[in-house]
Amino acid sequence: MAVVFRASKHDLVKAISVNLSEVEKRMSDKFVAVLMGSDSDLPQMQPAIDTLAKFDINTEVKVTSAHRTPAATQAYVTDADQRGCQVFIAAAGMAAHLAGAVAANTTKPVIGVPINASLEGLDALLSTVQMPGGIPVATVAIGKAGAKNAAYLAAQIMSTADPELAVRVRNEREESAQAVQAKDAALQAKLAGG
Ligand code: RP5
Repeated sequence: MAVVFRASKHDLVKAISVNLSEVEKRMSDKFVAVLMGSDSDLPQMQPAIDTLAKFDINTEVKVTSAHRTPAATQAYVTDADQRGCQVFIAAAGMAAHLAGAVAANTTKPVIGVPINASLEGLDALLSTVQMPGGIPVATVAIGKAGAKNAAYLAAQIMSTADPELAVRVRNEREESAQAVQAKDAALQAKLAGG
């Protein structure tokens, strides 16, 4: 039996505007998820959180483990993906499977940060970087340097669809270059004086 829905023009306009404002809300709800396997990873991950804040990027930070809370990890990734997460940053040490487990549950970009929890982080680096074909994890350096670059990379990825963020990313790169030039100028002045 065919079911026919009838709506007035007023109802249709109202429905469309509700949907549009929902779309706008979802667009402004874009965020980066920073996941870590343990709270013991936080000191090495703080530069990622700080750098995302510097770029004024909405961020969710969560402790969730590929091994200790696998179902909760999968549930969070699925939910975050649907809520507007644009990039996942996943950090773990030792047998570091968190980034891979995240990547298995989303097609959004996943950046892996190997944490130095044992073997100077080389175990986590190899675990994170050696993903099978088709399920990529963009793996950055071990520890704090990697955490910082994970945030820069997330900002650069998001900036491809966000012109205002692209300006902030370019400005920050320029400020960074100027800081290096200022350091060199200070060094040259010291060498000339000494
Ligand atoms: C990994 O095991 C975590 O990401 C952490 O780097 C490491 C040790 O975790 P804790 O024993 O400190 O909780 O899964």
